[in-house]
Amino acid sequence: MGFRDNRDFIAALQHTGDAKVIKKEVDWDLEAGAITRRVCETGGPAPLFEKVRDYPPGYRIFGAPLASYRRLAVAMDLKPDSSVQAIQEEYERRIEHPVKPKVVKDGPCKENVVKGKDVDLLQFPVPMVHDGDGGRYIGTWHLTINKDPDSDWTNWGMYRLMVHNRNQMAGFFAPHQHQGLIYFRKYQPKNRPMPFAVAIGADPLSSLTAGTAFKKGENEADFAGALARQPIEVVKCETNDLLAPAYSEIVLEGEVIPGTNIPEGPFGEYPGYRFPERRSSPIFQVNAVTYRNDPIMTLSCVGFPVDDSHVSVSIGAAVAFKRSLKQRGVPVTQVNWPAEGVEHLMVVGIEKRDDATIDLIEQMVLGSRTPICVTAIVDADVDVFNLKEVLHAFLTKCHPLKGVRRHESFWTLSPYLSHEEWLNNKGGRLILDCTWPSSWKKETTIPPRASFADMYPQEIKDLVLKNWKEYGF
Ligand SMILES: Cc1cc2nc3c(=O)[nH]c(=O)nc-3n(C[C@H](O)[C@H](O)[C@H](O)COP(=O)(O)O)c2cc1C
Ligand SMILES: [Mn+2]
Repeated sequence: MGFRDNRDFIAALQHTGDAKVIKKEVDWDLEAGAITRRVCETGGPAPLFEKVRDYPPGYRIFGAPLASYRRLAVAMDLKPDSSVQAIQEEYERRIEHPVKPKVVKDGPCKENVVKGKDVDLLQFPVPMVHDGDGGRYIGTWHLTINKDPDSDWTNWGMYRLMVHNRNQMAGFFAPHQHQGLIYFRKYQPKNRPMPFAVAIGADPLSSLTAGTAFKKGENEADFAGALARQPIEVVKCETNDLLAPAYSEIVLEGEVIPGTNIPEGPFGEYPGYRFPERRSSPIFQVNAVTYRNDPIMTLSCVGFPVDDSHVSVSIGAAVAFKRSLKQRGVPVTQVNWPAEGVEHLMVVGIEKRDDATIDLIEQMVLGSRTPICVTAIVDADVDVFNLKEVLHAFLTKCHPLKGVRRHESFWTLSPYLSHEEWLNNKGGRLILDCTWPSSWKKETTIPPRASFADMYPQEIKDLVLKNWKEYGF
């Protein structure tokens, strides 16, 4: 079963050596961010900062909650050293069976209730995450809840939130994301405020599904339940009808106000850079805050790999794309969206190959709303999870002219774009065909790989393996 709250998850991570309590006082202003950043870059345990400057005892920050595959495996109740492939396969099996959330009357997130004028977002140890960020970010690992007014669709998404003042926030408001889709189509044109709830420090799998692309109309809560193999308990907000995970550490309730405009960003971003642009956002007006006693803020310090967003995408987005490929009849074996690839690289393994298969994968990549920049398609005998093998396939099987397909595309946070391309949301996508030409035959034209696995008869391999120690290795 999944963890009902983040506290049990943190305790489990401490047990496996994947979280560490930091007793020394740290500053919310850059120090907690810098430590969390270094944890991401060194693969260290997730820090739980127990004492934060300017804040009372008990007000804590938990950094890099899912910034490693080990922590993700623990969140899914798998062995911490599970392989990426094993985590992905289990994830794929579980999301086949969505589990609706359970509405409860009360929950720990209601232990404290603050409304109206008393709301002060900086009551919590909101970190200044990276130097040069546009402000203190309260939403870096959280989930934002919005409802489609015309259907039963309740969307959970993870879209960053910057504190503007005591009771207002700015969000990164991409129109193609579901929050943007609902707001720009259903609320803004009618000049209606859009209710929202933000849950900070919910159980890890609820946060994971919020940060993962599901389809328009699909309720992420049902998939969080599927992954946890138990319903997520949700409780009604104080000032609107939205339902938030009852075991969240902090819930912010409010409305997005149309016709308003405040600056948002810059922020260190998932491709591993801080881009200079300030964006604009409508005001996220906070009308109420509810929170647990001794609340734990969560902090994802997005940037140079590997961070929580890279790990989340490499499971959720990879499985989603693999499922779509299967539905369209592509003979896909595995899909890897390696965390090291900052969400820009996808490797697709296929069983058999003709040109139509490559064309179909190409079309599907171009039609997707993912930030993917490079797609490498490899034969089934290449392990997509082994980047050494992928690189070898690219460097030996991808024809520099015929195997490379380049396309104009939209929406990428890519540092190589010119200022003009950036403003006009123009980017590019590259498809690398790293498979043998379809006319080549295994028996004749395809050269065998000169490797231990492929170049020797079985009896020699068995002999060598059996005597390996005896040789003196
Ligand atoms: C740590 C983290 C931070 C993210 N920050 C943002 C963000 O600021 N804005 C955004 O549009 N997407 C962000 N994403 C990606 C979205 O959460 C993701 O695309 C998700 O699918 C959005 O939900 P939706 O598909 O329901 O729109 C982030 C993901 C993670 C894991
Ligand atoms: Mn969604």
